Amino acid sequence: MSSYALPRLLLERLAAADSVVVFTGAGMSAESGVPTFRGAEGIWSRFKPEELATMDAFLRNPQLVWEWYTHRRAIIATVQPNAGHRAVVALEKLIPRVAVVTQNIDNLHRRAGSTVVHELHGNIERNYCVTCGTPHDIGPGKTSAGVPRCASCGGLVRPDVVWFGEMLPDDEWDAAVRAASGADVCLSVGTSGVVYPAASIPAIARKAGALHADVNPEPGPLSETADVFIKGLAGAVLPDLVTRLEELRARPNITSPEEGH
Ligand code: BV8
Ligand code: ZN
Repeated sequence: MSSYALPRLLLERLAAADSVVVFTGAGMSAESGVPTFRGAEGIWSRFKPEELATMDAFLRNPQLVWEWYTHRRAIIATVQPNAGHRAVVALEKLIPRVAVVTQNIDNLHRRAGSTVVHELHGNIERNYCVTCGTPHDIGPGKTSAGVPRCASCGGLVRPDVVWFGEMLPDDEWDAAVRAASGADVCLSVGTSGVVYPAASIPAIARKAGALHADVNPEPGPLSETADVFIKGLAGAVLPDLVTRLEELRARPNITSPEEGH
């Protein structure tokens, strides 16, 4: 028996929804084996964000920062999307418009099959020259020991991710704000909600009239302001949500979800 309940309000709003935005963080990929940032075993526990995920850190010690991304790229290359990612894909068959807005750079939503994914903080599988901007493909799983140099100008090559103090990609941010502003329901999943401007997505959705439900095994800033808080793991809660929605779709005259069982 699951330790969380799926509130009727959320099920009914999802069942009636035309548009849903799913806002995700590192917790979404935790069950795939990708370490989170602020979890106990999290990678930040050994390094401070400003030490590694900043342009200053990269220019100060490019080898250290490159090795860190190579380490993370190697982990991501060995893992698979989990049941939570797959449930988000399944939502697309139940709700006309589903947009994923993710802080994750691990590409797992796309690998799971989500069709609309807005990557606010970039993607670890892409790289570019800091001097001339030329993209450098270092295919998944392929690593480069030293910091690769740009083939055209010899400049340093960096991962195509957003570092602290850097602006988010305009096109992805604008698309994320549009999706949030047009959503009937915003599901925030596996995020501590401390990094901005990404963490403002649920508030943007709520302001536009969406119901906000936060899914996390630990309460946090987002669960405090959410309409609904579901204390559970993404890989358990999201498949359950899909199952209940499918039941509601199959037998719409069910008045209360409990009747479903
Ligand atoms: C910017 C890519 C304009 C790189 C990342 C306003 C107020 C305060 C500070 C600021 C502000 N505005 C801007 C700032 C500064 C800064 C910021 O927000 N600092 C924070 C630390 C206070 N923001 C920026 O610098 C942004 N740029 O603002 O530009 C500008 C320019 C100049 C000067 C000023 C402004 C850029 C930020 C982007 C940084 N890049 N990632 C990389 O990955 O290497 S951020 C990175 O950390 C992630 O992408 C993510 O965003 C964040 C980590 O958070 P989460 O993903 O939520 O992960 P976390 O581990 O924290 O939490 C996991 C959660 O999952 C937990 O709650 C846990 O309980 C839960 N969980 C665990 N297991 C499960 C689970 N949940 C469900 N299921 C499970 N199984
Ligand atoms: Zn170059």
